[in-house]
Amino acid sequence: MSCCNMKRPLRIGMVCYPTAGGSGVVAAELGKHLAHSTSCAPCGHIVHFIGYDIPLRLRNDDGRIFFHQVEIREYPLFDYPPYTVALASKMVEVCNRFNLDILHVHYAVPHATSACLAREIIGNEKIKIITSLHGTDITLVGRDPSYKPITHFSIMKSDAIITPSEYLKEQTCDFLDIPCTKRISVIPNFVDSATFNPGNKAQAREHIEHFLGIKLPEVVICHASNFRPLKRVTDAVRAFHQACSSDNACLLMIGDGPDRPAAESLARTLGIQNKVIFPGQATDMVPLLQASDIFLFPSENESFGLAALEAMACAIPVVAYRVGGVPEVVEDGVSGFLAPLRDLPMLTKYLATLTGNSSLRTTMGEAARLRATENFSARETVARYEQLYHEVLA
Ligand code: GMT
Repeated sequence: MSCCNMKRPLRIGMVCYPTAGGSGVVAAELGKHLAHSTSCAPCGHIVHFIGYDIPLRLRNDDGRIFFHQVEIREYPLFDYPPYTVALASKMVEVCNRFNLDILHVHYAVPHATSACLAREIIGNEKIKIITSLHGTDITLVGRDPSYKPITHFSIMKSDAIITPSEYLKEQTCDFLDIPCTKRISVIPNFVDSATFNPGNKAQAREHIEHFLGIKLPEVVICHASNFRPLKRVTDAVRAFHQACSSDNACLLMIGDGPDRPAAESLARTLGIQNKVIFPGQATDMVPLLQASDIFLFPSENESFGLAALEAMACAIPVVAYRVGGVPEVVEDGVSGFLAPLRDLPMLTKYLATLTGNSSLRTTMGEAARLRATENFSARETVARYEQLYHEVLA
């Protein structure tokens, strides 16, 4: 980029849930890339994260990101400490102290509401609010009658709205009665394909065998999620049981959450507890994905499916239900297979087909990697965020 095109570095406040969930991953990866952006070289944008904890994916950052912790005060009167207002207060403090241009909040509830409140307190309309919607903040929480009015209000007050898929854009307008005149930009999730790459499978397998203390069979099927009911983790165990009767495959169930005990108990009931491994939550998914051959993702709904995209970047084909924004990511029959929702026999059939055919896995894996690098590259997607920031500020 020539110096004439060079834009000034922006001062951005980034707000997200710090957990392993996809919205926190998107925010953290975006923050890191913005802090290293060459569009405003030499130093990148100035990014301040605000939240109750440092996001998981920022914990080994190279020190370019600032983090401001929201203090949540306990008080005998508070059965529920008011996080929304504590967050708004911290936003006010950080905006004023660092002269922020933008508050980019991820997940509408309550982050967008806190941002609106903070701007009202500061009394400066020049601070722009960008709200990234991620999924259940619309499809479950946002449409719930107890949150709908405030979610609608916060979306309408935001200067820009982003969804990761056309699917979520439609759901937002439908569920929250957002007028079609309100601009909603679809900016897909992205993956850093230099980090998420196919790697050396033999080495990755050795590494995982060392950590798990087991010998991996020929085919490693991988699932990763937060084990919430909508992830349908027991479908993963059932499909594996029916598709992989011989000993040539295992299922890695990575992550943790409310449905983990049910999935573990089902594996025991089906007598496959030795082939279904629950390593817990992983801070680094890359070696686990590099050691895997198929990504099994039977969610009831996904606005996008970032976990599937990260697997695809590691050249792993995906077997999933055709729900939400998943078909915008995985091309059915090319980079994976999509079964109708809750059609367990079809999900099983696709899993068996891939498990039994290593050349098909390779072909589909290569197609998956190509799709991830060509359509969801970090570089191009982050540039779209920067462009939107500049448009909103102009
Ligand atoms: O909305 C959620 O359920 C939580 C959110 C998260 O924080 O994990 O996940 C959503 O955002 C991700 C990043 O944009 C998407 O990849 C996930 O598909 C989406 N989850 C759902 O829609 C269920």
